[in-house]
Amino acid sequence: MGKGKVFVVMVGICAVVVLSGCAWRRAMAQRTGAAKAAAEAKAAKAGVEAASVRIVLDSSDTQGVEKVGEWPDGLGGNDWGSGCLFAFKGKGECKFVWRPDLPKAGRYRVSVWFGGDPNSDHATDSPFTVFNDEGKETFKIDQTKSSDGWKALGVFPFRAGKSGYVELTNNANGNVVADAVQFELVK
Ligand SMILES: [Ca+2]
Repeated sequence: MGKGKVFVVMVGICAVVVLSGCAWRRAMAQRTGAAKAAAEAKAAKAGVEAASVRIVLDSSDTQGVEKVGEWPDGLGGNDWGSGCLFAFKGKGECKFVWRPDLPKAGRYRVSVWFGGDPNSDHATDSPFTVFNDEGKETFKIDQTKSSDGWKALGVFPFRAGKSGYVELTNNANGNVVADAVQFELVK
């Protein structure tokens, strides 16, 4: 074999190696792309599932709510579900608790819903306390007008199960209204 032929053969071998290398990389890229797309689809599905965790507990529910003291029936006008309950202004002897059974740990947006104040006797500082995985936080809510839909208190970390809850007491400057509380998983 002459030098020229050896050179041609060598070039040919190199070309085959380079071309097959390209094909291999292309195949790997396609495989990686497919894996990435599958991972993204899975994440998107998980996101949809996560977003679908939404629990609403209402004053008329028989499970997930707890009452201490007197909570007569009230009517705000645009209550969630059927009517609402209220407690007369006091010193905290009346308590209402919304305690969800959360399917998974995570950060949940907590929102409250209540109707209007037809008798003009509601508190401007109804204390709603969110007991969450990092402690508790109290929000003094003006109930002299409707929440006008879901009024968000914030996003809080919760464990799965029933350890987290929202509590309203009648330690306020007027009557306090217990209607509905919503827990939405945000991530
Ligand atoms: Ca209600």
